[in-house]
Amino acid sequence: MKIGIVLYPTFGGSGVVATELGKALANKGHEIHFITYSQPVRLGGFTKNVFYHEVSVSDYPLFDFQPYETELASKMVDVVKYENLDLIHVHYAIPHASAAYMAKQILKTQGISIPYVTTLHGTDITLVGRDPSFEPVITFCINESDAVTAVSKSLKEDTLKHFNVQNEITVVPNFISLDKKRSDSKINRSLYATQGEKIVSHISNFRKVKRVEDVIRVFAEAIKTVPAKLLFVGDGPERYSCELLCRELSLCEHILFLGKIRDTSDVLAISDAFLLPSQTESFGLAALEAMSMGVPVVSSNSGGIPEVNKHEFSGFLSDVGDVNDMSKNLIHMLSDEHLETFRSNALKQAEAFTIEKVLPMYEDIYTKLVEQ
Ligand code: GMT
Repeated sequence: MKIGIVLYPTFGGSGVVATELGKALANKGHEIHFITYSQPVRLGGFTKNVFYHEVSVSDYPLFDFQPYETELASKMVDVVKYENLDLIHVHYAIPHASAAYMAKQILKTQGISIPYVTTLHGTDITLVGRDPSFEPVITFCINESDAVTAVSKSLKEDTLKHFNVQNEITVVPNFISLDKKRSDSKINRSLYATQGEKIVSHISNFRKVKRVEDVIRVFAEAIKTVPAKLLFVGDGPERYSCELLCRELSLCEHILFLGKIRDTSDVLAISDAFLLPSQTESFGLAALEAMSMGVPVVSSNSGGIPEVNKHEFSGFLSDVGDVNDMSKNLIHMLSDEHLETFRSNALKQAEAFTIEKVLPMYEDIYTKLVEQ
């Protein structure tokens, strides 16, 4: 099949999932056309069957805000027509699903019929999407999609609760590949931790919803009992306040901010525990990526996280903001007596989400639409 994938090219989870999905589909022989405004961070170098179409955004002085959605719809029309695509798969509803709807209508006037699949990822529904100013457009373009998927049962329920959606929503969970092993890491743990110290990590885009300050508070409590270092990967609006908190708590020697890293598996490979105390999280891909490297997770129980991280098995779940419970769990998990069991359980739990299991779910959806 020839598939157009529309995505955010940034470090966010939806862009990572869309890029990895496209690469895996290309590997199976499908022809993949990524459409977005900049080269997706996980795309890497040349891959057979993969093409990238950049949406250039004009900076005409009349516009205070550039009409990205219009440029994207025009690019989709062009790529569908001249690359003979069979379908479009858009990741994240805003504005990708509405641009796909517009492209579909334009192509219809030219005698070309193209189905589009919308995958809901989380904040397009739970945060941004619930802004009343977006609601009519989101409801409309979800209902007009030829197929709709959500990355967790929790996200499907949230969508049905907050939007008047009649269209069927299929749950297709996010996935990982288990190719990378801890022993492949290009970094040595002695770079960050002394012998006897554990390594705890957190990876995110440092937005408020991630509650990154809770990561610091949980860690601050835990190191009173377990010697450890905390590695932060990523960057975003809350990073500065986190740096201030580290200084305030005199923890700068124990906490390292590594910034944005393209391949986070190197850091996960030297980690002993992963923290994800998010306010809301439709799935928690970062937690799954950690588990796939044998890193157990202490997380909140919000949204779709309990579908990924199993309490007292691959890690622990606590109520959002319950820093005391999280630190108690972290101490328990990091003890030499328990860590190995949690490690192997984390890996076992991740095996339920391999790309080999999830890819056919998307292929089934595509095949049905193309054969219609
Ligand atoms: O929240 C992020 O880090 C980015 C955001 C996105 O859309 O890029 O992530 C959402 O989609 C991910 C992939 O499906 C999910 O794993 C995340 O849980 C979800 N984030 C939230 O719901 C806050």
